[in-house]
Amino acid sequence: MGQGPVIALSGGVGGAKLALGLSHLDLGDDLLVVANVGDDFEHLGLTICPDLDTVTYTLAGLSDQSKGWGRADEGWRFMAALEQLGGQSWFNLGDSDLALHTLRTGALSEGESLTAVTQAITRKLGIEARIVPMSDDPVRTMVQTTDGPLAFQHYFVRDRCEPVVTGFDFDGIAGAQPQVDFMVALSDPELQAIVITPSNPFVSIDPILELPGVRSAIDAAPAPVVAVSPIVAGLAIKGPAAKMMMELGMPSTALAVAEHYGDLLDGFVLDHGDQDQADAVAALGIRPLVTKTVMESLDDRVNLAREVLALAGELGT
Ligand code: FO1
Repeated sequence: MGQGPVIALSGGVGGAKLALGLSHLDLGDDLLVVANVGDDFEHLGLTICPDLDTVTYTLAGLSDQSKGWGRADEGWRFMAALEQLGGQSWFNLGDSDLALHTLRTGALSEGESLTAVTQAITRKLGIEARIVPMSDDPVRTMVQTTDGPLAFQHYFVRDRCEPVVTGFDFDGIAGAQPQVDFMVALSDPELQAIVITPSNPFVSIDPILELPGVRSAIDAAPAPVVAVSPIVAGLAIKGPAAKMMMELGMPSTALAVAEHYGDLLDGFVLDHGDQDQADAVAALGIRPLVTKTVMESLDDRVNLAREVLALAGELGT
């Protein structure tokens, strides 16, 4: 295994699983997980940051593994009371999860940055890796659909990803600054790897890549870029990535994900089930690695993380 910092770009569930694997490789605070904030929204007066929180709960060992979001052993008395009072109940906030949203919203309203409040929370939870939002400025993903534009959580949770997608806008992105530790790490001469985790390319990773200056900083970074396919045998492990690809007129394949990232990539990790696409990935000038990408156990997460860094090591030499 190489030395030096590792940057992992992450959305929610799939990204958090690989980030957990990476956090078991003795990187300590040399692991920098950059979380998408395009899913964030203001709800019931609270600032909710689902991807940041999914990564935080996962690395703290607190996540609900069956749902993929929120905390394990959660209580739902707040939601029951909210419903009784006629409040909006389409987005589920667990009793313990609510503590994080309340703390964060209070800190933000006092002028603290999202980075600072996230750092305070992750330290308190004993997380060694650094988890940062992609930006301290608000960026909000709007899903363009045949029914009109929808704010991301309205599309995802309220409307259960049913509307047909035609494109995406990231409101606020042109004026958003990429998070400072992220940019510093990208120019670190010791940087070992930039890992694009198996999160949704369109709504989890693209908002990070489209921040002003990020693509050029990644291109100029001294480390290889390795992505793990979120699509296995034509299906997304979780979430609407495959459905979105079909609606956008793309094949829902691992190869199409590699093509989507294109020149940015040096390496691409596909599942055994997609072995037949490895040559086509290589023909794009991207080194393919075929392995088990479906992360069922902690061992799967750690093994995949190790293989991703080994591939980066080969590509970096
Ligand atoms: N996802 C759902 O499908 N339904 C919910 O009610 C829901 C609540 C929720 C609360 C806090 C949180 O951090 C995440 C939550 N998510 C919920 C997940 C969220 O919508 C994520 O944006 C997606 O998982 C995409 O990453």
